[in-house]
Amino acid sequence: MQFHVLFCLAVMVLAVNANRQPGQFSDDSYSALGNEIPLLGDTSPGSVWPKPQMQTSSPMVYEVAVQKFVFTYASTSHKCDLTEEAFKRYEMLIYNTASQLKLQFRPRAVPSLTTLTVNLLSACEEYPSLHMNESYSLEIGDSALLSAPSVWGVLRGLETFSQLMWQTDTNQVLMNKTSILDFPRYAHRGILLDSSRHYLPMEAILHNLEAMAYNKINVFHWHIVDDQSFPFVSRTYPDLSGKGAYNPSTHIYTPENVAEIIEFGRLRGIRVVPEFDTPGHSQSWGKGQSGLLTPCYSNGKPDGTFGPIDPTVNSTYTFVEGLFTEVKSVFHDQYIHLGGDEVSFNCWKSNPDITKWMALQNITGDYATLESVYIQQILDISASVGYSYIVWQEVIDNGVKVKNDTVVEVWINNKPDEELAKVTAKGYRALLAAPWYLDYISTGEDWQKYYLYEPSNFNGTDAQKQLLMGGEACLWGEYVDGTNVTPRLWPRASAVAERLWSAEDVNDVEEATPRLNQHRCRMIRRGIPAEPLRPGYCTHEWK
Ligand code: CP6
Repeated sequence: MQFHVLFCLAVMVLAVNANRQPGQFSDDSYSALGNEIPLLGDTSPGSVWPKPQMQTSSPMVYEVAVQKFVFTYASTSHKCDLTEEAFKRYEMLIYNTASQLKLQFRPRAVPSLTTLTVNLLSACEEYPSLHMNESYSLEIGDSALLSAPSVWGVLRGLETFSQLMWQTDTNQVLMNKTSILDFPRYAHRGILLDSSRHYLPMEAILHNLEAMAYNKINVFHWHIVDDQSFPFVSRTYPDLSGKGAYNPSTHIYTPENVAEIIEFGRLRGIRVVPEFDTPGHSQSWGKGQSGLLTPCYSNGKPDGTFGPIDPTVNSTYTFVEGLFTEVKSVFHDQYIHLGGDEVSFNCWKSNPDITKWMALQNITGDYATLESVYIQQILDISASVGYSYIVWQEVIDNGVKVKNDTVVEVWINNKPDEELAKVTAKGYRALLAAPWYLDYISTGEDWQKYYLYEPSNFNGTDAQKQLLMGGEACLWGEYVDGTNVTPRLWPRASAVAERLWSAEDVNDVEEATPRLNQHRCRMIRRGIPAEPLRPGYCTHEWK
């Protein structure tokens, strides 16, 4: 009977594919080409993105009772608010496939799954962190069991479970007999969004946090302010957004908005790491905080323009301490990103007060040292308010002495492997962003380029390789706002998600293509407008 059912499916799949152009595909059919039995895994429906570390599956299938499917706890399991909330979300997701796919309940001659039993092996944790344990194991057989040593593993396992479902051409939802053992390759798997060049509406940010969870991305690097605007509402310095936001009543993030984003991320095991980029990239700060930026001079007079933050006056550091103390109380993560990139020295060079101060310090003409005076104090302030920190690579390139526990993010796309070798040789932990600038667009399938960049491929000892904590896909906001942020990010960032989660040898574009296409169609089904990979269709199209 089992064989008969599968054989019919295989014939249908092949029949559907018979009149399709090569190179086109749909989520449920193309993927089974050349693979008659729709096995879970590599190229078949019900495959998982990012690919689990270990998975075995068999042609044996179970019907998922989508209309009444529930999660329960094993008798010995810990129970948390996080798991309760996750159960609700995934029950709804599974239930929704029923209405979307117009399923009719027709019992069929395969056993059915009505429950996933969850066994959380340790006490609840409240907030995700760099050191959280995201591993889990999943067994789909005559019963279904998910076990994980921490609540974060339960979240990742529920996502995997939800991806194992696939629908037949006769509108039934099946899951293959499967066993999975899974854990991430890198601990930091981030996405940078920029809410300064364009304001990103709350809804856009929340939708993308959802998509991040679907891709097991665990860090939202929030480049919240920059030259163009200051949407972060500070209660200590209300003029920062009052004068620096594009619109101080509509284009802002209040402490309540920030709390909502952090909570939304927390429930999905996503850290929210804010970036307050200084001393460059801070033009908007000057609007609400006079005396903070360096006045630039032309022909011996201030010309009305401003440069980087003025590192030579005490008021700068009092202000930063006040701001970061508040930031620490609003954002929950252990880390803050302090920027430090692209500092132009021209304005500092033009300003006679800066020149005088540098002479007194015996650093005449040495603007890199001036920058490092600033950065070192910013690092000290951050540490004193209880923060660990991340900086862009220039901070190290410019020879700034930083604390041993500084994390250096490599972004300049000129031999990033050599930069990683250099940074880790100095003993710093590193993050890689350079290969994954998603704001760069071109026609074609650029996800493959992101997918094939191997982060560990730099010269260094095993100890150096251990210092690479992961990476980030960056979507800078110059040409991105709420209208296009989601389709520009997905599924391109999914390529990065798999590179950072899955094993190093998971790097076969041919194998990944139909699986990624299915993942993209799944995101569409779940309400994420992810852009297409190439000509083809999804069974359930957008809207
Ligand atoms: N904004 C800030 C940016 C960039 C950086 N910092 C950036 C520079 C060059 C490219 C892409 C982005 N827009 N604050 C550099 C980290 Cl190609």
